[in-house]
Amino acid sequence: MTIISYDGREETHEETIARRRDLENSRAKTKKVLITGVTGQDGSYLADLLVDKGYKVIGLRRRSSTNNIGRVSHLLESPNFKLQEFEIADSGSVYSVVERNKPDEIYNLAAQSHVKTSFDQPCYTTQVNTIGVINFLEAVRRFSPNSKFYQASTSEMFGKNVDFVYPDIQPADAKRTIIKEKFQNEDTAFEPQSPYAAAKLASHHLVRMYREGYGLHASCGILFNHESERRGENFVTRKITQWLAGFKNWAERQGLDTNPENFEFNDDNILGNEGIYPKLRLGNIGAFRDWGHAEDYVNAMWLMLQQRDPDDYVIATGETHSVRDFLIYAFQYINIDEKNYEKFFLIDPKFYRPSEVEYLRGSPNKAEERLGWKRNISFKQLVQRMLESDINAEKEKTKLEECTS
Ligand code: NDP
Ligand code: GDR
Repeated sequence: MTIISYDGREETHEETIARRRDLENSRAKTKKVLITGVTGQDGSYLADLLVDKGYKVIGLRRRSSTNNIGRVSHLLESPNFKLQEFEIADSGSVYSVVERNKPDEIYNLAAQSHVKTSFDQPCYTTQVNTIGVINFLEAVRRFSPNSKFYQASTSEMFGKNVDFVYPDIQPADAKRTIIKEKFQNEDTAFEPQSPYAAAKLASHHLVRMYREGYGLHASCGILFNHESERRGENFVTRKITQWLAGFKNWAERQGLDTNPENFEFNDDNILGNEGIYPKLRLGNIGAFRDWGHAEDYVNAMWLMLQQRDPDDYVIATGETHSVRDFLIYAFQYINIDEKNYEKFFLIDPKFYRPSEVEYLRGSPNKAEERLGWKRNISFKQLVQRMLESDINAEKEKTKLEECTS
């Protein structure tokens, strides 16, 4: 098919797409962005994406007495990536990075991001997750009002609340039908269940207020859970994949495969030929989550800031799985079937939360329609990628130990 282009020339459909891509890339090349939380899971994937697009990326990290840049160390060679120190809860620090850099885009991903920790540290969590956001909104308003701003909102803000896809349908098996169709989208009312979620919700409203009141290009991504090979080790998915990789490696080092018949079990431990391996300890495995891969989700963040108008979007897969489902699938991957997997873990009330979010399943319709966003990595691929990565890391560890012993 031939198309008449904007300047009257004839071009094929492929040429139009290539021209638009080149234009987008050349614009991106001149752009400067700030990413807070760059040392975290999402920050590191977003930095990969934007460096790849030709942006000049300034990754903001907090001071630490230990090395916290492992997830971005591969980017340090790039002329388009540099790190600057800051502290999000310190307004002076935030004002100065914004005023000094006057970036085209700011992605605010820094947070105290662990829900359970927020019950033990509610003030600190609010300091970082709410006051930190006000610091940025004020900095943008005062010193760089043309900067586009992205805020990392969360599905935790929905808390206990769900909507129903077909609320009017009341067939004989209504209960089952409705339960299957519970979901959350941009119109679902918020009902946070943790200091983390309450702090994030305050920020969500603040971003909207600055957008409406001061005309800032400020958007919130209401992201549902997303995981990856770079996921923090105390979130449930990574805790499971790391434990499985460690257990598999422990078994193999004594010449055993993972067949349950090779082991004995007591309350707390798994007994092998040589020594014991502590069972995996978990909290509420009945909770349902809508899990995607972080690589897909950082692309949605970028798309939000490329829109003419700022807005809020749910980013999710539309599927939900329980923690138990995750466990079953992950155990199957190392050849432990559904009849046997329960021997390998125990429920430890230490990991329960004072109040829990039981069911999350997001509707990504708005993001798909308006941003053209689509996730590429399925739930099964996510679990496999995480397991493969942790299994390889265990092998590397063993090799290193063998070399140095
Ligand atoms: P991580 O916990 O992996 O990363 C958090 C980042 O914030 C780290 O770089 C951390 O630094 C930094 N940080 C924490 N406190 C401060 C501080 N006081 N000053 C400066 N930096 C600080 O989180 P994720 O990458 O998973 O999540 C990114 C964002 O998205 C967070 O805001 C999170 O709440 C939100 N979110 C995440 C979802 C998910 O499923 N992953 C879903 C929905 C929202 P350091 O490395 O030094 O600890
Ligand atoms: P979540 O993630 O709270 O959804 O927040 P997490 O992986 O911590 O918990 C998910 C569900 O698993 C249950 N669970 C356990 N959780 C942890 N961490 N450890 C356990 O041993 C355990 N056993 C069961 C939890 O109770 C919960 O129901 C994540 C974070 O990334 C937030 O920053 C983000 O906003 C939300 O996802 C969307």
